[in-house]
Amino acid sequence: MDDLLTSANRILEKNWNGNYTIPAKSLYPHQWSWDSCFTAIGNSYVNTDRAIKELQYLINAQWKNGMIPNIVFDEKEKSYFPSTDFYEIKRSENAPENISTSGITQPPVHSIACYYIYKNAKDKTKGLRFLEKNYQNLKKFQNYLVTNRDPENSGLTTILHPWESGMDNSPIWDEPLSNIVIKDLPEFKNTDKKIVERSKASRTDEEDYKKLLYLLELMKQNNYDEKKIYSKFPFKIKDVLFSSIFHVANKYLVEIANIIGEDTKEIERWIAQTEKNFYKYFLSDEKEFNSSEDNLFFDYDLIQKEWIKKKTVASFIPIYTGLMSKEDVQNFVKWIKHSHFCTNNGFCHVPAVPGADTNEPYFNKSNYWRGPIWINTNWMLWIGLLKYGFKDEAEVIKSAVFELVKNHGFREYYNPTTGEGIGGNDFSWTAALVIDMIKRNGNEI
Ligand code: 9WN
Repeated sequence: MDDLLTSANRILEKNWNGNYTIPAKSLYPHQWSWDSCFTAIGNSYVNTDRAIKELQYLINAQWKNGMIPNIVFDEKEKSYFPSTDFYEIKRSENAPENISTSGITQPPVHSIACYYIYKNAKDKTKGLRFLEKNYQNLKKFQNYLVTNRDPENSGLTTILHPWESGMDNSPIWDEPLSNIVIKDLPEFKNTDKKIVERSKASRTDEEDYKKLLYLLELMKQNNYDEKKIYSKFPFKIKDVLFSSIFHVANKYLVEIANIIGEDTKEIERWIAQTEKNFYKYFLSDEKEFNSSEDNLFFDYDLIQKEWIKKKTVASFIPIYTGLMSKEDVQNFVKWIKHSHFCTNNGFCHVPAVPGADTNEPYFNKSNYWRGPIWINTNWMLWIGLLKYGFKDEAEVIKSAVFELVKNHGFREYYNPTTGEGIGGNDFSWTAALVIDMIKRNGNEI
């Protein structure tokens, strides 16, 4: 275990650039929002100052309407596309002054990370000061999600772009993207190394990629005016993974408010709203839920007005929220273990949950979010299982993650059939979440 810890720390050290931790050298040279949160969770055990600096840098890039962007750009770095020039955020009256960011968001892991920083800090005064300084910003971000991203008042979050989900090319987006017709897309030169690599494997990628850029283009044309965008945007999805994290973030925000003596009524209302609607919105057939593994939690497409019935790891993330009954979680555990989700059928190299159901035609063992094992999703499942008292099952996932990093490196993601590491090398959130898995301190709420 000491070896793993030493290697994980070395990676966080290597990827630290003085202000934040880049996700991985060369592929991702900027600050990514949920990556930094996961990284700060790992650093909270070993380097409070660094964890604080990382999150502070990110929160300083918050937009005036509360949005925390998915990327804060390092202007010196030109290799990543789409770059800061593409986003043209100055079109928005909400963009921060003198900070280059993207114009979209990512799952709100921030309150969770801030709580860990406080909880694991040896110097509690420092932790407390950090919470006091940032509480209103955290609340403003979550309030932005409640208002701009949920005019339906459902308690669930609408994403306006696949990149906002954090799961870029998940099969969940195939249908919604196929319905988009590009009207006008200025010429661009695609320098994204990952896409170029992936298009060798699948011919559809380049077309979808254009649609991803087209969605950003539409946001720009509307000067990032969220009301205008929301009323006519061609991609609007209530997302299970995002909404699950949002719910957990609200619970952590209540904890933070209690620690610093702030009123929690408004956040309690957000929590109640999510609890009221989560099953209603995300289950296509509430009555049949749990009767078969075809009835999982599915994203809801607000444009097509239908569920997107793609079986991916995101369908299980509600285990992390704590809003499921123990009985429902028990059934999920059954499917994770016995179904095509690997842990018992011998198809997979290790019993960690892959990105998609291995029996579905869209499953692809080496393509990014279409099949490989990712450590952050397994980390959420691990915590969820611990919350519900499924200690043995949680242990199985943890051991699988340790096996992957020990034998295949701290990679961005892994081929579930062979364990082979793929994507970025020395990937920060893989290292950070392994630190949490080793040092965990009862942080689950
Ligand atoms: C687009 C940095 C990010 C992660 C995402 C992952 C990938 C970006 C990309 O890398 O997304 O935001 O260039 O593909 O999908 O989860 O935050 O690690």
